[in-house]
Amino acid sequence: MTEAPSSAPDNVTLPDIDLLRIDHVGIAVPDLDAAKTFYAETFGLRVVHEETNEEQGVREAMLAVGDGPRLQLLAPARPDSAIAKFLDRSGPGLQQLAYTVADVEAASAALRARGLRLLYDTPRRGTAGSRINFVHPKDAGGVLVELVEPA
Ligand code: V0V
Repeated sequence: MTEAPSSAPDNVTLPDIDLLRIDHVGIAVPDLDAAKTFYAETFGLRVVHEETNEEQGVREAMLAVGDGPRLQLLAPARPDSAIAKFLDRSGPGLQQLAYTVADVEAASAALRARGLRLLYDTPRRGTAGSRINFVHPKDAGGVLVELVEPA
């Protein structure tokens, strides 16, 4: 594993990141309806929210797992989307790990201060009106990290 880059000088106190909990784990699937059926019949998980995010090019379903972090099924809404590209390259499977934060701009700034690349200059709209940003997987040990500030 490559080490996360750090452009911060040694003598500077870095701002806290304040991750509150794991919000959800995102799984790329080619067919949302087939995946919903699979997760319901195999694991007994029910859909608690569903929407299409045009900007992200995804159809998504959020599944409850007790009262813990949720499972987010992500299917491509168009062939040039991030999920379509991921499926082409890696096939179905874990695509992202999302943390809940109270302030996505502050958390993004704190990670930038540690030299990590955030994908967006300003937060974008995520599930259910949340505000989101992502850390590039190459700066986070091969994991696409999402920051979620709930609505
Ligand atoms: C790409 N790579 C990954 C990865 N996607 N590694 C781990 N996990 C992933 N999900 C690796 C890939 O294998 C290459 O490695 C390298 O990154 C390519 O980097 P790149 O050329 O800069 O980028 P792309 O074109 O592959 O795109 C990757 C990124 C893209 C992460 C930039 O997927 C993106 O913009 N994602 C953020 C948006 C998103 O994921 N939206 C869908 C979920 P090698 O081969 O070079 O070693 S929407 C959502 O979650 C919502 C709405 C919500 O939760 O509310």
